[in-house]
Amino acid sequence: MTKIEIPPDHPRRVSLETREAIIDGHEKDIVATAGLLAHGRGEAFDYLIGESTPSFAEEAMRAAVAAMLSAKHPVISVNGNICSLVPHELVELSQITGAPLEINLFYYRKEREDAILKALRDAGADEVLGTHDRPSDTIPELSSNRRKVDPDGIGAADVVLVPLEDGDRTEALKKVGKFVITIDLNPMSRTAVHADVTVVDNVVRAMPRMVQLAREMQSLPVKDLERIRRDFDNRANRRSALTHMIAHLEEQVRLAMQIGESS
Ligand code: PTJ
Repeated sequence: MTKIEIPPDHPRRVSLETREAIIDGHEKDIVATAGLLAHGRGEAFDYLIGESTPSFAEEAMRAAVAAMLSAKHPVISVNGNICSLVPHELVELSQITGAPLEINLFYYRKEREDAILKALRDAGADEVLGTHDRPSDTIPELSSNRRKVDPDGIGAADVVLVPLEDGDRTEALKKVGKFVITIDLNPMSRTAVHADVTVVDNVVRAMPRMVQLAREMQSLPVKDLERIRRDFDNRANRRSALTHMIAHLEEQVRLAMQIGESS
């Protein structure tokens, strides 16, 4: 197993540890090889938001949690990346919101399904949907592996959390009438554009925060949760994400000019 010693005071410790979790997940068959590339793309966008959770992401998380808590049948879709990065938070969020976990893979291999199932069980999950021994339905709009859905999970869901999702699937879920929540560092991805709630943040920060929010908000009356969900404007929120990235880059330009002047 790849394991490097990361000094506690290393300035990029969190980022390197997250990378190690993805590499470890790949070695255990949890993460697809393409998942390594997807992670690298995420890292680049994380730089652009300043590697911390901005206020617009916090607002989107509140709307996401409100939608899950007020849903009739919420479901959390699990792929290799999210499972390797935040297995415990997946289980906790599932338990608090009553949203079952459904394994749904783009690069399906039976070994991967088994490895993800084991990781979720080790993290405390009881029931996991979407496994090969369960019945399956299809989303007609999709041709990829992800068109398979569990009839008791995404098939019956009104609200689906699809962290780190590919664009085709999000569009297809929208076409069949689902309310889609995503966590995606790229505010320009097709998933980010088409989702109803897009949390532009790193899943390693967003998922623990969403668990915390779910704990705090679970006792709110349904009408308050529905209002939070209704008042959220995803288009405006994505615009804030893009504006934030531009401002961050402008600040970097300013700093680079200062370094230029003093050298
Ligand atoms: O496990 P599988 O087989 O279902 O495959 C999963 C991947 C992620 C490989 C698959 O869904 C895929 O190819 O996804 P994409 O199209 O590369 O999209 C992934 C999106 O997630 C991109 O927009 C990335 O910027 C974003 N992303 C990557 N890492 C993170 C992230 N967003 C939030 N947090 C991250 N840590």
